[in-house]
Amino acid sequence: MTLRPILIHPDPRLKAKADPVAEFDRDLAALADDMLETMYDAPGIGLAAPQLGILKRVLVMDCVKEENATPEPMVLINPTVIEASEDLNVYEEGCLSIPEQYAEVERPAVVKVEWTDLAGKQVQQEFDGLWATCVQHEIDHLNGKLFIDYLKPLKRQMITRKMQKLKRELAREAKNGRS
Ligand code: K1U
Ligand code: ZN
Repeated sequence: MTLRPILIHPDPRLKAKADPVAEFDRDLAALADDMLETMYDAPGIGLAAPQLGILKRVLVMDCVKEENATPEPMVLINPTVIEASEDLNVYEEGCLSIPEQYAEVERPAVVKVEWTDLAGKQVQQEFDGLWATCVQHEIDHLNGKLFIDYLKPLKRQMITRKMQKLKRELAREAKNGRS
């Protein structure tokens, strides 16, 4: 398993639509392992392959937040929302590609999602609560959409400028040999 660097917004790879996965092989399983390790290390509750610069329709998530609870890692390949409730839910979202920025986003409270698992089997499951918010946030990543795209342009612009500044600082630190 390998920890992989997470792209920071703005980056064209975070705005691109990812391609469907066609081959369910060992490379795909290794990618899923790396994604879970990277997500837990961040730490985060979800991660989509485009956040690692890989334009494939793969996401991982584990929304169990309690410290001593049993982890529930999930790997979803080629996921699609097949039903969404009219009932909406507001959650203050964050994003590992937009560090330390949070904003309220309104989404369907319950969604039914269909995907393929690592063995190539079709699966359907209903999600609610934080799991529903997270799976929609991650599927958005596969379509090149970020949670800030739901915000008013001025707020989105403010966050984007902060991220540009952060990336400049990180690049300067890397050049000067600091971690
Ligand atoms: O996709 C991502 O960037 C990961 C993101 C997922 C997400 C968070 C909140 C609402 C919807 C989707 C994160 O995991 S941000 C970090 C985070 O939420 C968290 C980190 C540690 C403990 C608990 C939560
Ligand atoms: Zn995100």
